[in-house]
Order: sequence, then C-alpha cells, then structure tokens
Amino acid sequence: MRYLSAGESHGRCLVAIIEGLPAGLEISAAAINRHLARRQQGYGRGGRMAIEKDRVEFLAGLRFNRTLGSPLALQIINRDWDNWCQIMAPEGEPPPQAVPVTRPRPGHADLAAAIKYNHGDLRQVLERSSARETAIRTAVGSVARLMLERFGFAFYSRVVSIGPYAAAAPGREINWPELAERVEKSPLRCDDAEAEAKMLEAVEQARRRGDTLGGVFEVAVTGVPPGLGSHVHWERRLDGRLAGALMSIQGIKGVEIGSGFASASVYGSALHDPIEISPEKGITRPSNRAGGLEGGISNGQTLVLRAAMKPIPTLARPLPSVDLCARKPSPGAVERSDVCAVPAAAVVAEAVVAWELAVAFREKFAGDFIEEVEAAYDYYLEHVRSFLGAGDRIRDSGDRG
Ligand code: EPS
Repeated sequence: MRYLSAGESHGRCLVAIIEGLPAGLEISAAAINRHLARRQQGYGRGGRMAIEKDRVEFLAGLRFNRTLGSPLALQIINRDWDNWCQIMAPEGEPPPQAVPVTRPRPGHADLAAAIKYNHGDLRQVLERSSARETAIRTAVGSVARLMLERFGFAFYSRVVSIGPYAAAAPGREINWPELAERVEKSPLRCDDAEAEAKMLEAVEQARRRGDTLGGVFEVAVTGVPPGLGSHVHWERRLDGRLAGALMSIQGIKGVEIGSGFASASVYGSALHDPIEISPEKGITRPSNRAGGLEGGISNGQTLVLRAAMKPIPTLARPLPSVDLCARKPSPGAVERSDVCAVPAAAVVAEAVVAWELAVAFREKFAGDFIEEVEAAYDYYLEHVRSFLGAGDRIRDSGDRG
C-alpha cells in the first residue's frame, strides 16, 4: 500500500491517492469525518479551526461504499480558500496583498526549506510545511483504520502531559475502551481531571504570554495479531516503521515504544516480559513492558507508543530572527496559529499508526478482494492459536506491568 498527498494550507483543497486497498472494502465518508472532527478539537487551537469543518469527499475508486481495487482518491476542501484565493492563486501575477514572508520562525521549516528550495518568500514553504497537511493524513489513516477495525483492531490515544503537567499513570491494567470514553469528553484528551485543570491553566497562560506549549501523548492499539513486521531486514522492522511514522508528524521530537527511555535504566531481569504457559491459557505474557513489539515484530500484546511534541514554533511574541530580504536582525514572522496542538497530534498519531499497521498487514495478508484477505487472516489466526495452545484466546489484556 502507498499514498501520495498534495495541498497547501490555504490552497483550494488537500488531496490524496491511496493504492493497494483490497476491492470490496466498505468505506463511508461519515466514518472518516468522525476522525477529522476529532483532529479539529482540543483546547489551545487557533482561529483556523473555527473556519474549517473538515469533510472528506471521494473522487475515485469507490462505488456504493465499496472499494473497487483501483486507486482511491480523496479530497478535503479548505473553507479558508475563499479568503486566500488571490494570494494563493495557482496562476497569474501576485496581487499587492501577497506580501512576501521574509522573517523565518525559529523552530519552523522556514529557513532550512528556503535555503534548500531557494525561496525568497517563506510562504512558498510554510503553506506545505503547515500541520494543515495532517488533515489529509488523518483521512488516509482513517481509511486504513476502517480496514483494520474489520479485523478486530481498535485504536486509542490519550494526552500524557502538557508542558510540565503530567496525568497520573493509569495503572497496570488499562481498560482502553473505558479510558477512551473519558478521553473523548476531555478538552485535552486527558483522563486525569486534576492534572487536566493544571494543563488548561498552563495553555491559557501561554496564550496570554504570546507563547506556546508542547507535551507527550500515547497511542495504543489492541487486537493486533502477533507477526506483523519482521526481524529479517532493517526496513521491515515494525518498531522502526512506527517510530518513523510518528516522528514524521509536525512538531514531534521524540518517540518511545513500551517502557521506552525508562528501559535503559533498569536491569534486564526487571524489564523483559516473562513467557508463561498453563494448560488453560497456553502460552501467555503476564506483562507488556515491550509495548507489543519484540524483534521488530508485533507479539500479540497491545501496542503502546508515545511521542513528545515540541511547542509550536509560531509565537505571538516572536523570537529573534533575521529579515532575509533586508539582511538585518528582525523578530520571526507571526502567523495565526495554535497555542497547543498536542490533543490534535494524538488523533493524527492514531491515523499514521493505522496506516503503518495496514501496510504491514497487507504485506502479510495480501489479496485483491476483501474476502481473500479475510480467508488468509483466518488461516493465520488458526495457526497462532494452535502454536500458543490458546483455544479461542490469542491475545492478552495489554497489561504493561
Ligand atoms: C492547522 C491549520 C493551520 C494552523 C496549524 C494547523 O491553519 P492556519 O495556518 O491557517 O492558522 O492552525 O498549523 C500549525 C500549527 C503550523 O505550525 O503550521 C490544521 O488544520 O491543523
């Protein structure tokens, strides 16, 4: 499976073409729009989210809600285009209001990309580097998610911290569906109300100061079978692919899997998840500090991934920079932006993780039509059950130990 997207933040629309979906897969715009709406939420977002009401439209590859096996083309219209159609016109001469942006924002792609592509007007950079692009990535990932949900996968996310304020650890055995109910109602996707109050205040303070705030979020996926990814080549290792996908989200500076960085400070005997066997349950794992991945392969436990997002680099009170036109010191450019987009990034992360898992899933369970994929999957699950001596049960609870 592969996809390509195009679209500028204030251009007409965002588009993508997905290739490699099996024919006969049921897809609806409503199911994808639900996740697009979730991405738009979160306390700390800027004025743009009041303008947009992101909705996907299918342009090709779908008939009566079923994929055809041909490329699936999607688009999301930018409502803000109406306000930018002259400044962002694909043809003609720049109008007087298209004032060039010449002061790169420290932390943004502005300077590095201007050097690389020889742009004098930083708008040529920021229109594509903008996190607006994550709207179409969320749509693409949500298509992948729909396919995987059919096979019992379930995707969750929660905000772990904003700035210096962290949610209390949710305990050894997380009931993700229950936790998700609280998270979906929270303005910061945080299930700890006490910590959330402090986070909200911190975001508000950042806004008042013309500043921004980052944080850490967690993504969990249940229902993942053992055997996605492989140890045999570096580029087939699923942990590397998932880490790369998370790292590619705008603003992400660190990724952890399972115990992550904390793994480095304990003895091996205290870290690795034992392997047990009993006549009733077959082979099981009593803990999940590995985060569902061993040797670059999913091991059948809940996938647990975490990512750290830096504060957004567009500051209402900008940092020192240089005017590239005047060649003189000058504060960085100020564009309308978010104060904190960590909750939105968590939803984007669910989507990029879904995409990466779908790619690995299709590598293992190929087939041109969905029933063919289902047959391959059922055959494999039978093998897993008999290998583990697991009866009807192939997976553990996802206890992280
Ligand atoms: C975003 C749209 C953008 C920003 C934000 C994310 O809209 P605008 O630039 O018109 O305000 O709100 O982008 C950034 C934070 C960034 O650094 O580029 C969106 O749809 O998520």
